[in-house]
Amino acid sequence: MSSLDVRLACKPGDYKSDVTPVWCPGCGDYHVLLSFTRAFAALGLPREQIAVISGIGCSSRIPAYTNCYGFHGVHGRSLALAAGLKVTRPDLTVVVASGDGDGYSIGGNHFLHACRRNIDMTYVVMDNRVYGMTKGQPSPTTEPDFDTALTPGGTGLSPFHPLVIALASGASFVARAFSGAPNETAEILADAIRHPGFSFVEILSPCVTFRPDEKEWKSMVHKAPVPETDDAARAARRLMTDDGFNIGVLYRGARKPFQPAFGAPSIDIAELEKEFEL
Ligand SMILES: Cc1ncc(C[n+]2csc(CCOP(=O)(O)OP(=O)(O)O)c2C)c(N)n1
Ligand code: SF4
Repeated sequence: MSSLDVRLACKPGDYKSDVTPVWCPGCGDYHVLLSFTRAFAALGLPREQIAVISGIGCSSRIPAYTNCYGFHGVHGRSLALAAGLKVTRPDLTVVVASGDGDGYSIGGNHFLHACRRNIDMTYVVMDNRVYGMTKGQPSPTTEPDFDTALTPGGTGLSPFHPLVIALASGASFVARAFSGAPNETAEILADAIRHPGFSFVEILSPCVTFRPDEKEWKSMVHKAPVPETDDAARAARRLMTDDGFNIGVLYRGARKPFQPAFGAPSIDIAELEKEFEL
């Protein structure tokens, strides 16, 4: 079978498990799941060659809804898990799924260093600017005037900008997508997966339960007015005027991915074990 035949033979449904999602009706994450499966099918990836790794949160449930290899890990630690997997199994396509709480709060430090290391994997953060799973606490991307019973009068804190952080920390592919546009999102995801190096895709994915205002995102998102660039300085300047709703690939660089060489172990494991014997 040629690679084209393989691609034509793959359908998004081939990558779905028979587990029924428990997301709230209308949650943006349904469409993100659809975009994942469309991207895998478009690339013609064998499902046993894909590993979907996540932390904890509504968004992090995604691995169970695909029939690829998956790991629903520990809150904020998906990137550490995924990095370990990718360097030991470079043949796998590793896709990491996270939320803005999981990825930017407790997992924030891992985010910086994953961008810096530039291991060849794709990091998808479903950003709904709230902790959905734990019922509506603010996250690092929540607006300062998010006024709820939990945050009376708002947090007063400036949100951080994930794309700025990713670019400044060395991610070699940076993009933003919107869950409500699953075809475009699938194209961006396929591009990110193809990219050799750490690719970061922020997907605006509304939490209709704790942020019903985000239903308005549909009318706020727009295609980025300028094409992607391979110039990090230019990408950084563009981010200075970003309104948070530009959709598309912002930056695609060419930095060499990090992949340590593995040969014969330089230590004798039996000798090492002896040192720790009680
Ligand atoms: C170590 C640890 N701290 C806190 C929690 C509780 N917790 C579970 S999910 C979550 C936040 C989820 O928010 P986000 O990552 O934005 O995902 P969403 O549910 O919005 O998709 C928190 C704080 C946990 N499971 N483990
Ligand atoms: S709480 Fe929010 S993020 Fe979680 S499933 Fe419901 S709508 Fe989606």
